[in-house]
Amino acid sequence: LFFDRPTEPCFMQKGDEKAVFQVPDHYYPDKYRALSSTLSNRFGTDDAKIIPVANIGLPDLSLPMQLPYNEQFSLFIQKHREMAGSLIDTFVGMRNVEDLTSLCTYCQLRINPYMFNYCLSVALLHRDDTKGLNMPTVVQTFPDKFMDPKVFRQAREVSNVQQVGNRMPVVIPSNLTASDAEPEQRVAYFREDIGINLHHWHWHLVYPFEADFAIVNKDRRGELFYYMHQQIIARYTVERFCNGLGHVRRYNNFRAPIEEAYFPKLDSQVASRAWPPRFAGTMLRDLDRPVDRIRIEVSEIERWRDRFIQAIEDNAIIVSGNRKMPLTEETGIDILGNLMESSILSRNRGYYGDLHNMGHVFCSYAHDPDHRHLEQYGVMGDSATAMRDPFFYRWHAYVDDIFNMHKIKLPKYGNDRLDFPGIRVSSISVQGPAGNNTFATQWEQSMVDLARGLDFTPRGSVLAKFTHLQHEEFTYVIEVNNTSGRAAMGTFRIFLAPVNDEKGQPLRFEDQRRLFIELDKFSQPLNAGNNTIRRNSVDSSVTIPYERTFMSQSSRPGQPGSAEAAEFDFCGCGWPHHMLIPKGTAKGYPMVLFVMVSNWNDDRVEQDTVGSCNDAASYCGIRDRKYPDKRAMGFPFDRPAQATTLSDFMRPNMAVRPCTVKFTDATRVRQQRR
Ligand code: CUO
Repeated sequence: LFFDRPTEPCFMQKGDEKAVFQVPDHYYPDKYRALSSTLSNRFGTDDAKIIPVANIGLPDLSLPMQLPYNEQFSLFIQKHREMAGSLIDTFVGMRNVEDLTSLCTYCQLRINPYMFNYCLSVALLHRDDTKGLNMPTVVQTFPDKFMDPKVFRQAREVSNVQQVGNRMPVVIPSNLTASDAEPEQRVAYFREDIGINLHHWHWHLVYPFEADFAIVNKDRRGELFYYMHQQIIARYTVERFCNGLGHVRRYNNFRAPIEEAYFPKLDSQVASRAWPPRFAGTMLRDLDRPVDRIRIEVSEIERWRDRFIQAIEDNAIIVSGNRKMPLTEETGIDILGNLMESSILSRNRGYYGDLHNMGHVFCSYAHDPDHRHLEQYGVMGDSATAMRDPFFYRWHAYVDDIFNMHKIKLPKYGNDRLDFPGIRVSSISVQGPAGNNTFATQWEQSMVDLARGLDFTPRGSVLAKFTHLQHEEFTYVIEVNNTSGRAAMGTFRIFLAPVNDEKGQPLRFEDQRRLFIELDKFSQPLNAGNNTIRRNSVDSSVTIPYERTFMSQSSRPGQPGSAEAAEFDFCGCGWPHHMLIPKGTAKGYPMVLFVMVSNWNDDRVEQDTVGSCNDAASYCGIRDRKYPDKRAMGFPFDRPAQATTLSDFMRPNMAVRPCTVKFTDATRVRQQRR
């Protein structure tokens, strides 16, 4: 209910069953108070069931109420974070679900809708009595963060003019932010993919950098911040190569103009404002925005950057009392990740600052650094929109370079870490409709339901069609010979990497190493003797199915709240399955598929993972559990190797297979599948 129609008074429709909350009169803001007894009629719910809400003693909400209702809300702004942190704590602290519900009915029309949605999401995710609750994904509640605003005018027209059931889907245009004259537009299908942006929003929801310590303090969160974003850069780089674009250019000189322009063409429906664009050649400028309590000079992030580099050179960071804390092989990357983001787990925010977050902030305010034009932040200022901007990748590629400076100082993996004695992988191959060792990609059209996000329009589903990349599903076939004479357990680590750069020149192994994209990781018993392992692409540990990304149960009218939908739970974090495989090229883009089988006894983490959102663990971890793999994230490619070529790197427990990714420029319509 609270995720439906964010700025309307609470109302609920479940199948044919309608309900409204009957709240104490003083819960309504003034503008509705006189109408409270007739509100249900105003919204066409005269046959609705009335659910009374208890009149509770309300907690102090003065801090979160300082953010105006009709404004943007960003976690990158410290002031907003503090407000959100306080509201999350209040929500988490409510005695029971009844009191929480009561409080939410009070908050819903008073607290900024973006902040309300975020805080309630975090609270529901972390309260023991609400875990497992089915919640719609943010694209349904706030579709304005993900698509062309023209869609909403059309959707209003459709919902007012056509009856539910006869409504024609509206079309979400793709390729709308630039023409072909802009080379960066060739990878807009990746940057502006709704599923990718949802994944990123979800990741940051599951791993907030500021909230109650117990919420933030998740196993290896700093390392996962590094790894998940490293994989985004690797994937994006491969997409660029497929489209004749070069490496992402690191943004390492904070005084250099940002050559890439970005015109987002998004409107905030809550704030009734267009998201500001960034013109080509924009410079980062010192910020002084009292309204956001931001005052910082560019020299500050330069200073923080220098301190990071010094820490990495010293293999130690400075902590309170001028003591040094070593950056060890085991925990150094986790410490650096939290220091870099920064999260409240940062060991020394005073000294190392808030480098990554402030990169987002500087970029997102470059158009109005002193607020003289009363403009809000650009897309880099919101985790739901940041990945649309080419600058996101330039910034994160640089952040990744800093992590890599630490990684290259670690001891290289020797045989003891790479080998699995007695296990030989004789081959890996891929079988699928496109033929052996060929991945096939094309466009696909899918639907998302906008109804929840359409305030003050007639009820009922309004579907929107959008186009995204898709691949043909396939099967890995891996032949393993276990010569140890007894049963063993292996961890299968499957990666895909480009072999050439954008000019067709072979990549050096050290460059290729950073472009291995994880496709899957799973454990598997190995009998003595020969084993043939067949693994389906849909079971990837990296991805979640389309239905989960878009939580599309409400796209199937009549079924919201079904058991199947409830199963989706709140496990929305996971790379969207339709983006598992890079686009490739019409001719067939050459890549190399890699598998390593490591000894599960060395990798395993003892824990029960049943029913815990455990199927997209590679980039998202497992809810309430430890990261389910003891090795460094990205193993065995997380650091430089002793070998200088991939073939020298190979061990008997590894195999590679040259593959091609063949793109067909055609669009099919999504068929319902598992
Ligand atoms: Cu995900 Cu910069 O951390 O956006």
